[in-house]
Amino acid sequence: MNASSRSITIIGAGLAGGLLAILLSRKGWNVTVYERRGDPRVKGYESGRSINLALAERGRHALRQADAEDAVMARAVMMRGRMVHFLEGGEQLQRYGRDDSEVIWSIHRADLNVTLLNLAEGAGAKIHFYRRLHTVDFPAGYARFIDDRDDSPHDIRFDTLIGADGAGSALRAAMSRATWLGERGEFLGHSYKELEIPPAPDGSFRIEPNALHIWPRGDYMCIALPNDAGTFTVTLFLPNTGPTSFATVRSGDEARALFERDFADALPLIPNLERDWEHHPPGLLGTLYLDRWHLGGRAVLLGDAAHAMVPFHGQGMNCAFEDCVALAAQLEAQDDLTSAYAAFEAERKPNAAAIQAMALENYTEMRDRVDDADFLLQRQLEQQLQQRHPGRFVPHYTMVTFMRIPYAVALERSEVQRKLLREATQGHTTLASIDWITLDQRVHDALPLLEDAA
Ligand code: FAD
Ligand code: E0Q
Repeated sequence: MNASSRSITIIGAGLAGGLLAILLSRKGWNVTVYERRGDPRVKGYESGRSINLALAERGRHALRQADAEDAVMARAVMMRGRMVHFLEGGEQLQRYGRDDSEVIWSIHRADLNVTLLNLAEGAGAKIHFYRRLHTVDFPAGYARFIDDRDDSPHDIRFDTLIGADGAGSALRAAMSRATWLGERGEFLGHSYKELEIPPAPDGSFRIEPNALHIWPRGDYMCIALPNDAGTFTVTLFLPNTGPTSFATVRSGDEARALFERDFADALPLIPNLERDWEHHPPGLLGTLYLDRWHLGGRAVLLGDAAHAMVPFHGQGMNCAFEDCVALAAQLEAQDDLTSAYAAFEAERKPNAAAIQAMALENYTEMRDRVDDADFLLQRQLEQQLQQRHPGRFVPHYTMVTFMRIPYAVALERSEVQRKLLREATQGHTTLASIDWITLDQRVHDALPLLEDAA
């Protein structure tokens, strides 16, 4: 593509929009970004709440491509594993990997966003805030934005639009009016509420900082991720209807009663439970599937705008960042925008579908299985098989979190492995009675060597 005409307009200066603006600006594109909200560096972010996210290898690798990794990692908190809090009391750390080289990182969403915006502007991108995409005339190349402070309209001319405007994407809605995208949304039927654990009086963490805490309770669960300031962000996931649900737990008092019954060790850590409950609206969860992600060379979607997923694998941002690297590469490799967008969609759509499916599965696993005897036995066996068959039997979590093999490959191998684990542990309560000769043979037959996985 001719360098002088390389102009791109990005909708949304969130996580994907920020990273993509850096990558494309550095490659000589003329990048303009429009963001609905105000500049987080000026007015303070949202309600000032600290919301955090788990960053894994895929996301780190993408940040590395943008020279953003060091700045982000400087304030990241290491999470070695899941700290499972049992209903009867007591807790257990389930390591995510083999050692501290296989861990994930809790990072602050607003800090990450600010880091990306600074780097994007430093690389030459122009970012306009208080510009909410409203309508698009694709054939003419005009887009209208609204400034929500005074409802004023602002029109621009564009060559091509990239939708990084999240799960409720306005660009997706505009594209749907112009063409058939095959859009299908599936609500999970569960929502979430965010609460906070403040630091101890001396500023230290009140519970183990280097873990993702999880309170599995069958049909629902609570999690907590550390922030570098000594706080934890707690997220309660609950069904929308049913005996214990957002339909029955409505007030702050009812929330306290739920915590007294089901999350007794967490309750004393959350002093502002009622206030948080009544001030933070519940967040909706769901999966969004599209048959098409682009409109010729005029527009393309990525990140949550293209494939919003439930958060239970902690991969939505990681996947969105992988999208950014893939799209930037296709824009370099292909001769025109239409081919670049088509190649990007072909490369990423099967992988997005795979992580969407794995994220849904992980909800059942997290809320209902991590405190089960047969789950723990299968985990032990998984670790044994990883040692016996390096590069061949690679645990599901490792393929998703610590490697960059395509999500679709991780899903396919995970399904084979899960069947092996289930069948080999059936009727056993320890690994002592496992028939290793037969099992080793089955592993060899079913799983080809995976490059770079030893
Ligand atoms: P967003 O980050 O949503 O950014 C979209 C941007 O577009 C925003 O700045 C928005 O203001 C702007 N915008 C919206 N509409 C318009 C418009 N009309 N015009 C202009 N701008 C607009 N992922 C992980 O990897 N790890 C985790 O641990 C994790 N935990 C999660 C926990 C929860 C409870 C949830 C809900 C999600 C979690 N995710 C996690 C997923 C992650 O938040 C998303 O996948 C990620 O934010 C997607 O990035 P994005 O840039 O596509 O969208
Ligand atoms: C991670 C890290 C919101 C959220 C984010 C996450 C994870 C979970 C459970 C949740 C998955 C896991 N997980 O522990 O298997 O690894 O990001 Cl609920």
